[in-house]
Amino acid sequence: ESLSTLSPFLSDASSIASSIKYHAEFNPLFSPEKFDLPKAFFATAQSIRDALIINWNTTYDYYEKLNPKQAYYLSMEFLQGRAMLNAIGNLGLTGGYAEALSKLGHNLENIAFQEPDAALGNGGLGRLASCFLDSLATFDYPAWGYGLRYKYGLFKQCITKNGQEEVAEDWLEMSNPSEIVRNDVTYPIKFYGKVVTDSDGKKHWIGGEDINAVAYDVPIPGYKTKTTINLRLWSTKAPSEDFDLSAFNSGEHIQAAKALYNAEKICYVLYPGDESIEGKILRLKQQYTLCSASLHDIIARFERRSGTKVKWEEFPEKVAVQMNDTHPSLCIPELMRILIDVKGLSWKEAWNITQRTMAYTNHTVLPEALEKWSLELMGKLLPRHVEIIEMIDEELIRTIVLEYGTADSDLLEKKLKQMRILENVELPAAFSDLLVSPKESPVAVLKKRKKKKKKKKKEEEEVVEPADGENEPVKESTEGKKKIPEPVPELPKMVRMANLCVVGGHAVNGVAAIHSEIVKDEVFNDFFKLWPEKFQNKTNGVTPRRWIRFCNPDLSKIITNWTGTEDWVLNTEKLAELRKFADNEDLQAQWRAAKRSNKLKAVSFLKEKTGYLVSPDAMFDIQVKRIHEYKRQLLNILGIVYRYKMMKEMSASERKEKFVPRVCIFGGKAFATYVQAKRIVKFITDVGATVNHDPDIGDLLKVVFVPDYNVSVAELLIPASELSQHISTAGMEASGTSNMKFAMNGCILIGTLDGANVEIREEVGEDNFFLFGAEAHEIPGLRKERAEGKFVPDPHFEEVKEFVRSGVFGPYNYDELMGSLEGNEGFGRADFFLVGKDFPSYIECQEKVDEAYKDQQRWTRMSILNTAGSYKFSSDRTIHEYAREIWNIKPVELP
Ligand code: DL6
Repeated sequence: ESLSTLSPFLSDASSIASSIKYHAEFNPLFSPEKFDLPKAFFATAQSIRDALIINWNTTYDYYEKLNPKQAYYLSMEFLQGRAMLNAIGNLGLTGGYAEALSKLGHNLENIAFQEPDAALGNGGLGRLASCFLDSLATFDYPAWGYGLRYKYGLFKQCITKNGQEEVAEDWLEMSNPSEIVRNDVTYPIKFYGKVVTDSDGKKHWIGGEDINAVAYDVPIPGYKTKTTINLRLWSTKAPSEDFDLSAFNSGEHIQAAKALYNAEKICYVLYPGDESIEGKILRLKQQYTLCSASLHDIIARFERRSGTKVKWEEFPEKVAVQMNDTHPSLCIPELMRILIDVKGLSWKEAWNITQRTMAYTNHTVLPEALEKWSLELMGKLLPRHVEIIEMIDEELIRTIVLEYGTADSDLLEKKLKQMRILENVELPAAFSDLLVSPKESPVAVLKKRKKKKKKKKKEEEEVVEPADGENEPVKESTEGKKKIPEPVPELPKMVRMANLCVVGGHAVNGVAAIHSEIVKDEVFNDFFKLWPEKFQNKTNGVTPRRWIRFCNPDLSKIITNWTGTEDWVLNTEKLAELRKFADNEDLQAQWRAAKRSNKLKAVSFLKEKTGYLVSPDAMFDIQVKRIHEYKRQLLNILGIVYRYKMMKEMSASERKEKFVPRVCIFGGKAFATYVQAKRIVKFITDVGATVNHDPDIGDLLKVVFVPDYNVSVAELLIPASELSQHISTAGMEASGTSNMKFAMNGCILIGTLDGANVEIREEVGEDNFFLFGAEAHEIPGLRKERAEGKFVPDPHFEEVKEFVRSGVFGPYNYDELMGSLEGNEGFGRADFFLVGKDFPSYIECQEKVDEAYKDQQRWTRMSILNTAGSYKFSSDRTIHEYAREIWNIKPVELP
């Protein structure tokens, strides 16, 4: 690899070595006499950071001068993984650093392994955000990411005899040498307090609790470009005057530092438990901190770049904000608040700007994951925002009335119930007349109402500090009018964040073709009918740099040789050229050799992490992702149990004849409070403990649960995979992104027609994808059939459950887990995820997998065609689509 011009001052191994030595010498964190691994890692990381800062500054200065439209990706999660190899890989400095470190007595790989994963995310949503940053920088898009700098990453998962146990992930323990603390970039954030109206009718949010958000910048380099964009992460702290010195001196130490702790704990962990009210408040504080600090920062930049004359109407021509799921949805009322209350714009102006600026990506169709907040809680924490949300809701009611008219009050009531942002909240009093004047057109009624409202406003005395409860809308008399049925009183009043996002933004997108159709036809169908132009699809993608080029160097070399150039790293369409060589014996031999070498690395890793020694000759069959019932790890493990049971019932020669040796690898974290998911982890490890020690079975079947699955583990396992499982109940996985990474690395997928599987299968070819299971459109009918007791389970499925219950896998009581797959009521949700329904077709499909694997030539062909067909699933393609079709931003190449 030639040394790069992307970092002129680190132009050769000796300048790099001097830079590393400099940092080693002046780094006060470690003792001077040693140059051991932690110290060498730290010094190397700081030396890389120097190179990045130069490019980061050049990029920033150029944007300041040019003032292009910039996109901002707001996300509660960024699953960055390790930064070092990615950064030097993108800068073209891998060879230089390897040489420099070896001169200094170290090895680059060992140094890189010192870095803890930046696990500021939970799963696909966070990793997607990180892939997008890489693509944005690589293609010179003016764009930034905004997130939170959690003190602890996603928990460390330990596997004990009880299953999963969670331990805090102290990734900042040794500090983070890749970040830059920006004490010069800090914004005040307010919570609680009250809203007062001054004599000019202007609203002021006063009192309450004030904290500060402080920026930490993480430079994000593009591949083979100087462009280095920014991931700005917010940390929280209390203003220093909040430390109560006199309390401290009186010995009340905890009390004295209470405000400090209250502020800092906001950024302790991602998704703090929210069963308690304190947990809920903390989560809402996190979301608001992200939105408020980021918007203040964006607005300050817009004002600065505007010079002396700020034209607010041009804000959407300079700023695009993408809300990664609903977590940043408070951006909508926060932008409205700043524009109206602080910058003095009218509601109409502010609303126009807000809608043109904001866009929303939906990442889930699970109803329980569509965020709702208690109106009461939000009203206490963010009183001004609730006023604004109420007004947005009122505007929405007006739109719904105009759309559906007042003639059919049942229909109107239904639509209002489904579409309003506020749930279980009575209609504002002034609207009751809309439902009683069927003779008048809705427009006429609205006009009348507006007039009435204006008159009322005039008459009203100056409003002063409404006390609790005074904000409740006064109900008009409905005597003699057709009444809207009262909402059921005990239902909690909620704010539906997804509805707020759809209403407050100009674009809504799903993350795979089938998911975007479900978003339009089911999740937001009413809104789709109202504003079809808002709805889009943006099929996810993953960065080919991290997910092939750097994690799979052996395969990368082969691809470069056979496509004739390394261009595929920037233009994955080139991968499709591999199709014409799929049957070439030389390519096939090289392809198999690369896979084997990756499998050997995985064998050592598995031995180290789990103690199990697996055979590299066996098929590596992997399912790694968050543990969730809809992802159906349970189907996979029950399939394994079935295989094991059959093996036990056969003679040694029969089993050898029938089955291909397999190593079944699982990995993934279960949310700490998700009991059923944790049972599944326990079950998998119990099955492994029995099967792996069964002398009858030997290398024919091994079941391994890899603890603490994260980005770095994925980078090791995915290149070694041969079969991977993406087997969610159809219609439930929005997209999936590991399916894309596996396909890129020549792994063959077994899966349902769900999420991006559908498009992957189209690209790699039906013959190169193992398909099974019910389709999305069949699911409601199948659930109904179950509920009515009409479902007849497959006898093998019944046998498998019986086998589990018999205690073969240890003393743990599996009644609840197995029971969740049975009956119409009782345990769990009566197989809501249809494991029993899909079991026979899954087993049949797995038999086809074995047959295919026996023919290694055929298998290698399928593997090559998977890599070739994965070209579409690059995040570069996805990001170009966002840039063109949602954000309207253009690349800016540095001079
Ligand atoms: O879009 C990224 C990723 C999808 O690939 C997964 O299919 C989907 O499950 C995941 N969604 C979430 C939902 N979180 N929330 N809210 O993580 O998004």
